[in-house]
Amino acid sequence: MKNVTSPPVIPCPFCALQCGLTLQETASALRVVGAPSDPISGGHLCRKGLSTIEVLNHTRRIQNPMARINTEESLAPATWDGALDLVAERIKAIRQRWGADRIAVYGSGALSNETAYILGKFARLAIGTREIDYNGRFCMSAAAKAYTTMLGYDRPSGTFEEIRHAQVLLVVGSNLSDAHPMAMRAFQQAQSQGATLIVVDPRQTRLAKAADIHLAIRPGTDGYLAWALLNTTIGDNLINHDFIRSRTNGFDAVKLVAQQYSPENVAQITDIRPQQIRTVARIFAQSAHSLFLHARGLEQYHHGVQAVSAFLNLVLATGNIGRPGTGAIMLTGQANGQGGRELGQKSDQLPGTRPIDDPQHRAHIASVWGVHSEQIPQSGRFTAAEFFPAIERGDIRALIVVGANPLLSAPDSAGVLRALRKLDLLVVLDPIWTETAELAHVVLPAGGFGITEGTVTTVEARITPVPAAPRNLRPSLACQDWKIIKELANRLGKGYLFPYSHTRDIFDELRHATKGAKADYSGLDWDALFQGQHMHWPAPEGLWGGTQRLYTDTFAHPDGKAQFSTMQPGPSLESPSADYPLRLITGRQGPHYNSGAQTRYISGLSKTPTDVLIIHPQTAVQFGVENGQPVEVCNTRGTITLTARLSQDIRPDTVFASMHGPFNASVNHLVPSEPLGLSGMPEFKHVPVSVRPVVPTINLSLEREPSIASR
Ligand SMILES: Nc1nc2c(c(=O)[nH]1)N[C@H]1C(S)=C(S)[C@@H](COP(=O)(O)OP(=O)(O)OC[C@H]3O[C@@H](n4cnc5c(=O)[nH]c(N)nc54)[C@H](O)[C@@H]3O)O[C@H]1N2
Ligand SMILES: Nc1nc2c(c(=O)[nH]1)N[C@H]1C(S)=C(S)[C@@H](COP(=O)(O)OP(=O)(O)OC[C@H]3O[C@@H](n4cnc5c(=O)[nH]c(N)nc54)[C@H](O)[C@@H]3O)O[C@H]1N2
Ligand code: SF4
Ligand SMILES: [Mo]
Repeated sequence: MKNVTSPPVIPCPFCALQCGLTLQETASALRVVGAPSDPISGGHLCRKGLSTIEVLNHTRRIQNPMARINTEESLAPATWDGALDLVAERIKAIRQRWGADRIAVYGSGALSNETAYILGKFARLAIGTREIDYNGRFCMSAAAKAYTTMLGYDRPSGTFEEIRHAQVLLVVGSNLSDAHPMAMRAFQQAQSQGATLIVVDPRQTRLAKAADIHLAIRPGTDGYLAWALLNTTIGDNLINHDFIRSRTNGFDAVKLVAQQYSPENVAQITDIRPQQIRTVARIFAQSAHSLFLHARGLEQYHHGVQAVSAFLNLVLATGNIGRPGTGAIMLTGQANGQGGRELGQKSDQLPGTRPIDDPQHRAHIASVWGVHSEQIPQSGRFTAAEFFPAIERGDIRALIVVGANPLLSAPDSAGVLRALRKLDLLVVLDPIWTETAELAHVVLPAGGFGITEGTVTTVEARITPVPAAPRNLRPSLACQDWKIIKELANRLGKGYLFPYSHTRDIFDELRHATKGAKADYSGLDWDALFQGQHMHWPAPEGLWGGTQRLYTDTFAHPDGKAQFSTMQPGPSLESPSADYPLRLITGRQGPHYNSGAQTRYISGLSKTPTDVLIIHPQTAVQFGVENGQPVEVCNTRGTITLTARLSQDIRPDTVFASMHGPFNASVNHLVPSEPLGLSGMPEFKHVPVSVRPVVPTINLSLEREPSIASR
């Protein structure tokens, strides 16, 4: 009898919800079907999820290892051995001449846990460099810093169960209707049970339209709003005295600071009426089941850490954490944005979110890796955005990019281009051609949807199995990242430190490496995960299934208490001026994904243009712009041309463009790369610009092209 097995449930390759799906072959076609067992999506998929077959057969899939000796030559197909030998020889030569720290590794939240882990180990032990950081620096770093400092763990305080149980949902700077579409189900459920939804966003997103209260805040001023909410809460004596006394430190200092931020004092800055601020403060503080959620609209600011911290103060002061329907949820973005930041890709962390400068943590990792502590390099000098100026200065001479497209997604595109062109060695591991890969010396077809096998950690800190696609559906030539990294380690003479023959071996090692750390994966079980068991970290040995809700009776600090923060908000780096009067916000569109490298070439998604500028009709009149007209958007750093789309759904002083456009239309031509915020975050969401219509040029030249008749 034929053995009938059900197709494996594979997580969607796009956002951090990681909705489960199966690839089903019928006689005539291959179909993508949502997995009904999925706890968030319940078997539904958004447009991107439904397009995953095209990710599998992507038109821009890298078919072969490609290499060139110098960038004047074209990239040419190479054998795996030839390409890997070239990379290893170059690394050795650069290391010998300039030192290992001149070689940097640029990782990603798109990678599996196992790849993220092995990449950090490879950088630090096989290359011997201290310079590794990753694209999540642009994503989760501000939230990570605030949460770790105040609460202890770099993860949301609970799962989406909290959304379903909440009575008040305060959502700040998240366009989750486009960025985490399947999360809308949990919100709809909460609202149908009577929850009040409050959305803070300069734009009227679909989520904002569904809200009971929408605060169309002036961009970059949420920190002020948060302090004013706290000011009202204290003034009305709606704080939770017992909670503050027994579970927190530092409230007295915070109370003093909050006095400065009356609703009247911040009304001008935030453009929100004092009465509205009071109303929201009272709704949030009077419910014992209030939940705070946020995404990059709060965080991708120069004062992003401060802004998140100010809202966490409000959560703590009202005691809204550690119980069902309460807490703080950072909406992680990338597929493995959560695991990617825990397992050693950050310049200052070792696996488990261990601080790299802590001798005890270094000793533990050294024992797992079988080396002496001194062999583990110290903290990197540069975070992701700082790599590019460092390359221009000659402080970095080689860059290995794994799962990212910084030419489009890092700030100051012109600077990034100059830097990438200056490198002695640029290596890119990616399943598809990116704009960054086109500049590389060596391109290796790696990992990605269908190829990668291992685990990822979702927006809920839920560790999720990633099976490879059935063999007949796998793209042929790509190779799993860890195998490529292992091969490179062999060639660098460090193969003995990478003795893996299966992804599971890496998983088991990372369990030991994280044992006793905050992001503790030691109690996880590969077989149980692949059999569908849900497991969340922290998962110390013996705690089957791990921890869903944190902080039920203790915070992750030595004394078990949460720490209030007196960090205060501040202005954006650049203020609108007569020359650049509009505030440009950059972010997401539903059908596209991040640098757009994948989605601009997927037929069902590419129909939605990426080069659009959303502008209020009133502003359009003021600037002489018509709907559908090409417009130049410029500041001192550059000019890009987009197509105007008039919409009432945005503040008149603000315009919006997505980050998904191709190089020439990339908004990052306009975004400054420095100074960076406290966490290394660029200010992606506040760029003063001017907008002018492109006037069609008329050729007035008298010399005409010879017409056929005159020949
Ligand atoms: N479709 C799609 N989904 C994605 C992605 C994608 O590229 N496309 N990328 C994934 C990734 S990596 C990430 S990080 C997430 C990002 O998910 P989100 O952070 O939700 O998406 P963004 O569009 O970056 O910004 C969210 C909202 O912040 C608002 N905003 C801007 N400035 C401010 C402000 O000063 N205050 C407030 N309160 N709001 C502000 C914007 O108007 C926008 O609606 O999405 C993930 N999911
Ligand atoms: N202006 C502006 N810029 C921004 C932002 C913004 O809001 N505005 N947001 C920032 C944020 S939040 C983020 S997260 C970054 C994201 O920016 P990027 O880092 O450029 O992200 P992607 O375009 O998702 O690129 C991920 C790449 O990884 C590849 N990949 C997928 N899976 C694998 C795998 O298993 N192995 C390997 N080797 N490769 C794989 C994909 O094919 C893709 O090419 O952009 C940041 N840049
Ligand atoms: S919501 Fe996110 S994970 Fe789910 S199908 Fe859409 S892109 Fe994929
Ligand atoms: Mo992100």
